[in-house]
Amino acid sequence: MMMRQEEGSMILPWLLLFLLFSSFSDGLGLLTSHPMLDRLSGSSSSGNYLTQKEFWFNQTLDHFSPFDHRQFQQRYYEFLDHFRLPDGPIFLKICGESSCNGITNDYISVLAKKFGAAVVSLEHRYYGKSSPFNSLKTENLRYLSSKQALFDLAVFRQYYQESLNSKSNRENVENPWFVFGVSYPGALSAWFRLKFPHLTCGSLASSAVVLAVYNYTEFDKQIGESAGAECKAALQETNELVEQRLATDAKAVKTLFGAAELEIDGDFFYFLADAAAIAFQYGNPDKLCSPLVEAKKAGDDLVDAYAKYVKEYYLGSFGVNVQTYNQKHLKNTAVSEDSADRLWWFQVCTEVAYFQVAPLNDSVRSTKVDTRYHLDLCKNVFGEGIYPDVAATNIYYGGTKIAGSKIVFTNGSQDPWRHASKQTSSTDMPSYTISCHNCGHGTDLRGCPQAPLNIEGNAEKCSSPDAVNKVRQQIVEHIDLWLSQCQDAARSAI
Ligand SMILES: *[C@@H]1O[C@H](CO)[C@@H](O)[C@H](O)[C@H]1NC(C)=O
Ligand SMILES: *[C@@H]1O[C@H](CO)[C@@H](O)[C@H](O)[C@H]1NC(C)=O
Ligand SMILES: *[C@@H]1O[C@H](CO)[C@@H](O)[C@H](O)[C@H]1NC(C)=O
Ligand SMILES: CC(=O)N[C@H]1CO[C@H](CO)[C@@H](O)[C@@H]1O
Repeated sequence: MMMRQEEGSMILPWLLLFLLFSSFSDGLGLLTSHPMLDRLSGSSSSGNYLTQKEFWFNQTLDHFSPFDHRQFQQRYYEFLDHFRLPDGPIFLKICGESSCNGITNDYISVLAKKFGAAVVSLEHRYYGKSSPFNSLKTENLRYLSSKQALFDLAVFRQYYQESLNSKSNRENVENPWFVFGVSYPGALSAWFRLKFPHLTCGSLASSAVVLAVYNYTEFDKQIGESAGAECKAALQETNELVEQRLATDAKAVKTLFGAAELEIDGDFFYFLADAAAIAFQYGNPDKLCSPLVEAKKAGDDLVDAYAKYVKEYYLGSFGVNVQTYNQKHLKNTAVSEDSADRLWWFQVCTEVAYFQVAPLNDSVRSTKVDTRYHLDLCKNVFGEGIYPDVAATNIYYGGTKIAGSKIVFTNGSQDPWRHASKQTSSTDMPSYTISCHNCGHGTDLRGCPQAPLNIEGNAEKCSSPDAVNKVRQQIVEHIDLWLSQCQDAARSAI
């Protein structure tokens, strides 16, 4: 039975979704409050995608219930230009906490060419056009979890393998599969290999946030480190000034930042903190630090300088919408292109937390962004009793002690998310940090800066392209080795 809840009323406002697409919002990933950004790949100009042709298949709504057999339609993409038919590898690129509008043309296309691989990509349940429900009220979000999403990937993987076999008139043949993901999808990529080792030869877990963290103070600390002493001091001074002005004329200072709609002060401070974080997370540190440090030296108004950066860069070219931070917006249960904000907060408020609270000492962000702020948000947006059980998540997956194998972990040196990633390297789970001035989130697949998109993940604009290329070489060697081990195993099984 196919249905979207509420007596099968399953029509989604597709047209509306299309109209709401902002030109900057295509691509992998999410918001900074989220591990990632939605606005990574620039406009939907065709070169940015390997394909945007949609396919659909019927997915089980609840993989863990023996009674509930409802299904929903899940969107996916396939790119076969480089595929060495019929036995080539299949790269499953995992989509995450945003609308998945196609397969972006990042470094994976270079890898696909090199290995003669097909690339397929499945939209994450609930996001984009893969919403099982036409209302996102809290009750309906009960099937939104990483565990269900992993099961989706497994079922999709089987479905796709079988349909490929039937197209090629063969049975029980297994192509070698490899999974890829950046950020939350990076964690899913590692967890997929952990939970379904028989379904993939290996995994690339780029900037993978595999450790659920309750008070994620390391995030802010990394911002301070990535900024360097001068810029960090300027950011801290700016924050103090904003706090002072907020006490006397809140309306004026919020308006100065184009954020008058943020009535809750915590929302406003969270927005200001994210605006700074984004510069380091996505490889554009100088866009933020140069004007601030200059303003400081010239004795100019730091708040004005920061407001200019926020409006021109964060809201302007980067394309963030202020309402993303507005709890009133987060409470909106309508399915739209902007639902990702509410959906990701639900995952944050139930599974992974990553509460980006200010550290007790020396914080860059306002101390008003504390644990209480996050818990209040969860309660206000989703209702009583919604808070993250981080311990349960880490028991389930193992956190940084993940007992997987054949997973490559990569981190960017400037990325505030790297402290939620795998800390140590082993033969079976090698890990690499790419170090350079603008190496942030997902540098291995995206190059520099990490937003907007660099076609084929071009790394020329990284302050050290060499650092990126060395890690890419390692990635290629691991993929090569693990794919061949998979093929050997397949041959000996025959
Ligand atoms: C999905 O389910 C619907 C309704 O049961 C059915 O009509 C459709 O053929 C199915 N699609 C696929 C690809 O199996
Ligand atoms: C998180 O921080 C809050 C406030 O400092 C503290 O009360 C709480 O115990 C911390 N929780 C964890 C799990 O560290
Ligand atoms: C607080 O941070 C400052 C600046 O980084 C440092 O010098 C000081 O030792 C820290 N104090 C504590 C108690 O950690
Ligand atoms: C894979 C890897 O090298 N991870 C690094 C991620 O960030 C942590 C915290 O800085 C490092 O300790 C890890 O080495």
